Amino acid sequence: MLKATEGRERMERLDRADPVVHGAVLAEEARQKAQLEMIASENFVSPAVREALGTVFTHKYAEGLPGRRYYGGCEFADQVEDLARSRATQLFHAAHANVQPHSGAQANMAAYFAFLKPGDRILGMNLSHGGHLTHGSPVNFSGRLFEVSAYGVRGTDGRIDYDQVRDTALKVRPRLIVTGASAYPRTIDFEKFGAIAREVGAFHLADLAHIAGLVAGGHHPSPVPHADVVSTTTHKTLRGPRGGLLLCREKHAGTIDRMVFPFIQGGPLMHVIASKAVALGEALSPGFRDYGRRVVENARALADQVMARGVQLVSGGTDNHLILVDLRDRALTGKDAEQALERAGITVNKNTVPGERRSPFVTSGLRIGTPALTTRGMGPAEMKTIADWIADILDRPADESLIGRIRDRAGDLCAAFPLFGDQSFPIRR
Ligand code: DSN
Repeated sequence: MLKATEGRERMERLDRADPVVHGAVLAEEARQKAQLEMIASENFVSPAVREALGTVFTHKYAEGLPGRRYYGGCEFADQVEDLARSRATQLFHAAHANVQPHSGAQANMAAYFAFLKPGDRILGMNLSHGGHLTHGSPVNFSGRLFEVSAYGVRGTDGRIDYDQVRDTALKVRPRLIVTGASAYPRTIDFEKFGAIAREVGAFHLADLAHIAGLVAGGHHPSPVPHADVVSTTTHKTLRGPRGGLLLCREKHAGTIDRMVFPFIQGGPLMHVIASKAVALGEALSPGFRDYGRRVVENARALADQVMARGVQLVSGGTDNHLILVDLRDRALTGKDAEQALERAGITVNKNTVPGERRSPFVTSGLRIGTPALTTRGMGPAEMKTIADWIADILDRPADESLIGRIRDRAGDLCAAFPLFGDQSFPIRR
């Protein structure tokens, strides 16, 4: 187990070479340790995953794939990339994996170009209904390069309306349907989406980024049997380093690989790939399945208690790792709520809600997730306490004395569940 001070000891050379960067790293480390991290897309990686990131693999150029590189000296790069690829296929029961995408956005770009040319039509989830920038937003390459139609959630219950998806797909005949979300608290029926895609002759790209760790642990149905290609980030519920990953059927393997390199990327980040291999190895352990179960259990506990306190949630609850608070019944914006919670030591992000009328910089919602606090070892009892603090602050966002009291108690809670303490990373192989 990494001692709390160990990170600092290892950075003595950084301190001598660049005290400003060293100071910023230490301040960030202190911030992460002392605040309740509830941004749904963030997590803490194990010391082993982080050590792999800081290795000599950062020096290595390895353009190409294992066994077929454009550079010499790739024996050990091949070893870690092969390990990452085989662990990814084993974890997700997929035929083929490419572990080189630098990010989820690049994984999606490679997937689009495997099946589409500019001007082709895609059907993706509306960003303000919980979709993602790369699913066709006009401010993203996906919205600029492709003709986009969008589906959303029902106004009545905040859930994806599969009949509307099918009707829209039959009407617009997209060449590709993209599924997955970044702010959708409910189970996604990838099988239904797969059937709609087949019916209209569209390719199906499933973006698993938020829920990859839940799928890996068996806590959310997998899209792998129902999609032509699956993309994900590796740093959210999957609890690996920041990066991307693609999975596909064998018949698409060559195309997907060529779209990642040489079409959209150059040299792979071998230190990140080494770290992805470690994280995927951790995700294959029985402890990780248990971690996913606790993430979901914690989100439910959080949802139940905030709702008991009169806080409105989009869809009235959660099936996964996040809740989406709807603030439209209050005289409070997402921006102001985020800031009040941050002053109390609770880090979340403002988020648009379905039917949003405010700008994305202001919003009428909050997205709150449990992956990071579950990694610290917190459980339903702590979620209930935190839910009460959140409800108190949403009721009285300008009460600085309340905020100060909660900040002190949040600090105590963090100290009781230290990052890299005994409760975190219970995974041993
Ligand atoms: N920005 C990520 C999120 O917070 O969900 C998605 O890319």
